[in-house]
Amino acid sequence: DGTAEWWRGAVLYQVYPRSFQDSDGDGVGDLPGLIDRLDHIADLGVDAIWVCPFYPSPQRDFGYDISDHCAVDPAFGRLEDVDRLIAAAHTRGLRVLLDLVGGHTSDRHPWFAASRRNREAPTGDWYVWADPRPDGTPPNNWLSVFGGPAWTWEPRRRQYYLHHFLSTQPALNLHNPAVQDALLGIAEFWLERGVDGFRLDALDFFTHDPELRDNPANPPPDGSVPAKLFGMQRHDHDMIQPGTKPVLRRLRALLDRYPGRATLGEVSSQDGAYRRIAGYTEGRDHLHMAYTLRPLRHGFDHPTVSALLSDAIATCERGWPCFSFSNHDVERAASRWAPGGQPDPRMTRLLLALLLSLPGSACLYQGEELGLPEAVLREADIRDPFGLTYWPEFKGRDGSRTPMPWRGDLPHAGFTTPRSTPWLPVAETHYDLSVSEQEMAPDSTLAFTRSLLRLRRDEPALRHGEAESLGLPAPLFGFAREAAGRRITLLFNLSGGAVALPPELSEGLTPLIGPSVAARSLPAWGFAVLAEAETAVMVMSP
Ligand code: TEU
Repeated sequence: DGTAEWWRGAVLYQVYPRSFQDSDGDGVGDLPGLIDRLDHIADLGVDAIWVCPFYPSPQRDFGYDISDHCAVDPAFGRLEDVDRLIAAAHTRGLRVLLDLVGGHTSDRHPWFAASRRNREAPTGDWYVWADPRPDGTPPNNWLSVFGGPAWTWEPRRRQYYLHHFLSTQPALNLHNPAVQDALLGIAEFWLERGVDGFRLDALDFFTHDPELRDNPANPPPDGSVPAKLFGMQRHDHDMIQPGTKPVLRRLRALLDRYPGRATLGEVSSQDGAYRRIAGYTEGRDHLHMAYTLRPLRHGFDHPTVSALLSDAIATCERGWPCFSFSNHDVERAASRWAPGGQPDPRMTRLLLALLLSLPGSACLYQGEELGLPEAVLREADIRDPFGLTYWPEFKGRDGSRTPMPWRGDLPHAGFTTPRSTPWLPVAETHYDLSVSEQEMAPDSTLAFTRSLLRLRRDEPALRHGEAESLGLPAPLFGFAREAAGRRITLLFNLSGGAVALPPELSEGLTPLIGPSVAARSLPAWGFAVLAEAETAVMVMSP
């Protein structure tokens, strides 16, 4: 809808363009290919797309290492293709958010090339440089998300520079107003081209403790205790470094000059409770929405999943969370949450129903509408050797980045031309789940996703309604959404076995999805979406 607050209750579809659709046969997805596939996205009934980076980059971190924030890498197309994408999306009622990678650049960026050569260069203080300790070691014990120290030595300056990620991703010094100006200039460049907002990459790493104090969470380098890989900063605050707040305020002031624009903050390193997000999404001087990695990390076997969800619901009393169960950095939820890693279509649908009925906004990752499981790749196919050392058992990122399967009957599932070699292979298990296969099946996950999004659009309570946790005993999880006097009750069985429904659930509820409470129980991974009898208007099968 055209309202300025379209993002409240919106569903954003995350496109990883490298793996969405290749139009020129080089095996890498591109912007013209994305434009050709916009109808698939619009037909889902989502409100916006968040497009991952397509800017010039050496591709060491697959586009999150940027050497020019205001251009398009030739592998993805040209600047005019962005204009075409924005126009084609708007024609279909889709808003467009771009990835704003504000915390670091590629080491090939001209700013860094000059900065590393000469302290007196105009960009000499645009990155985080620090002298070595007397013994020549790095200034403190911060570590990189990709493992190893967060500092790399630059002999020409005889100093270390900070990088929270790869050493080819030097951290920008956003304490420096000139760098803030440059970041705002990037945002303004894209706003002027008509984008509707930004997903702020790794927002919790935008700034750093200017005193470079050791992180108390990281033990002495004798390795006696495994260091917290990403706890490289002193998190004296709840979630975002204090130095980032002025940057957010300036960015918000810029966006407020473009009515209807929105920001989505990625706050991953904090396993923080959702309540903390509220502090950054309630005021006018911060983000519109934010998500954390928390639900992206766990599965139903996690003892606190119900607490996590109740916590998330509580957030909406003050702030505006955005939920995301899958993305390009973590194992696809259909596998991550599956018991023993064997995807169960019933559980996959429960996840979609949960994602699209929780309060706040939601991100749907490309392929999630198809119920895609994590791809299993041969060693030879691994392209992201760094993986992300989020947590010990993490298996790396390629498995969630394989190309979208469009056609089950074509080589590479129609992602690229038969004779080309896709940058990652299409997963064998994805051909039978391709869009073409599911278009032909009325009871497919694709059809179910579309019907869920239609229900969300037709039920204001599911989009904007107040949320209240029902405090049901695990493995049941239930909450209610209410708006304009209409109350929707949602019940989820977060387990692989049938579970009885508590008797206090009134009989006066009519199912919109799934069994009626008269069934007195929910099957394995079962769920029900119910309305008061007199107001129920639609019944759908799960
Ligand atoms: O990811 C952010 C990120 O990896 C960290 O916040 C990490 O999730 C956390 O420390 C562990 O819980 C973004 C992009 O999504 C990712 O693809 C990039 O590699 C990264 O930033 C660097 O730009």
